[in-house]
Amino acid sequence: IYMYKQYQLPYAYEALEPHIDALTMETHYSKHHAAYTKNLNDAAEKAGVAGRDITELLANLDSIADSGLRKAIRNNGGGYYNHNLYFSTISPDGGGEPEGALAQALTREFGGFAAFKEQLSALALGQFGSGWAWLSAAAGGKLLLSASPNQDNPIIEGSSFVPILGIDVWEHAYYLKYKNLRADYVQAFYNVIDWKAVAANYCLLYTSPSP
Ligand code: MN3
Repeated sequence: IYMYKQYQLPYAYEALEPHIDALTMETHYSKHHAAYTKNLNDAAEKAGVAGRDITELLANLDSIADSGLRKAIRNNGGGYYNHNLYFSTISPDGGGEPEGALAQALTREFGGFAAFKEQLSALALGQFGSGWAWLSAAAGGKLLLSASPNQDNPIIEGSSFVPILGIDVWEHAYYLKYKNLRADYVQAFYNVIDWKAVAANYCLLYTSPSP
């Protein structure tokens, strides 16, 4: 039985049409994300770290002695974690803008929702090749925008920030529908962002004590 479990989708593959097409969702979830999950579980078992919390494990990859297993856990553990976040922060009822503490923080740190969206989109478009653009939060409620290559994220990069929303800009996330037009996918992605889920992620960090 696997220690690390793939997030269970509460919506159908076709539910995010027309913004994200059904075949992309099915392939992304049941092939790519499933493979990251299986490969993480296999590598963690071999490395003897299968009982560890995924966030703690990704923050301490140096603790894995074998370089091949360390690399496998970085890539597949990142892929597992990043896609659990991705699929849990999009919804057929998504779109619009956040409310409450998260909305206030976006205004405080970036000058408002429109400015935040512009900066995050620029990071998503500027990421050369495969990777992610992130909105992350730290204990106490501070926010950070960043981008990472491959399946890296701010936790793997040693940041004190934890991602609360990620735009997957690997071609597997958009190529079937958008082909080379990453900008069109990024624009459409805002129509499916579940801001209630992102705000819930934010509140967990906002209310945790500063280190
Ligand atoms: Mn992906």
